[in-house]
Amino acid sequence: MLCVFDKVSSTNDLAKRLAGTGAPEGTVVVSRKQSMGKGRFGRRWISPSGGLWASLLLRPKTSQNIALLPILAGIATAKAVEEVALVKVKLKWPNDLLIGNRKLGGVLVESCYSGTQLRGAIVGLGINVRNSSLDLPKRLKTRAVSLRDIGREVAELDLLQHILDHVGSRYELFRTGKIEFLQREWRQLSSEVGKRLLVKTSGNICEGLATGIDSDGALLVKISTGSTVRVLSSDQLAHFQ
Ligand code: BT5
Repeated sequence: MLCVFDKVSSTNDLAKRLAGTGAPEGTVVVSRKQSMGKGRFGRRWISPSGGLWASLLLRPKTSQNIALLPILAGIATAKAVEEVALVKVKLKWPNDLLIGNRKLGGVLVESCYSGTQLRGAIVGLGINVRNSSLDLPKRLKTRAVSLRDIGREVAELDLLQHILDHVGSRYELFRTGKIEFLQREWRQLSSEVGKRLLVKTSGNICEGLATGIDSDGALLVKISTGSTVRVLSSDQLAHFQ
């Protein structure tokens, strides 16, 4: 089921409401604009017309490996963008899509539970497509990028179709626990793997080489003692190169 709107507060919030009324897995909500687009940790996602602002409802049977859904969605989106816009995209852990070092888009996955029972996962995707980064707030103008900014004319719904195809093929692997494939694909698209990073966790600072992600989606960083540190999305990262 595809639900297309002109303006909503947040496609994730609407998809969550639909999930609560029994909407089937695969339901997609798309809106031309969002008035209260959401990023992670309560941050705002600026959503003018011309971008792809969409949410996909999934209903995994269990919450096993659920933390890999944003990774799966990021890979699918990167592959789709590379296909339709013929441009190289990198994934910045945990959920940014980059062209060069500018942010093309992001992923926000929200899970719905009743008690301890997983009812659904909302996969929110925000990609700057035909909007211009010059129309974003001042602080984002030089940090964001759209496909139009780099001279690629792509239709949002065409891009969405490609993303959904890539999500579909990987979701089957995810559901059957075959997560190594996702971990491998992520390593190939990652902007961190092979780079030296400074990691600041609660109460600790260390330096090491990013090697991949684990089944919880944590970034793995090998430090000089030879051991591996798991970096969580609430930790801070800095790049050396
Ligand atoms: C994300 O959060 O990157 C996840 C964004 C997910 C947005 C989609 S749109 C459809 C669906 N419905 C929603 O309500 N949300 C999802 P985070 O990593 O927290 O990044 C947020 C930060 O990105 C902001 O604080 C800004 O610095 C920056 N930002 C905001 N809008 C942007 C834009 N249009 N392009 C590039 N950067 C942006």
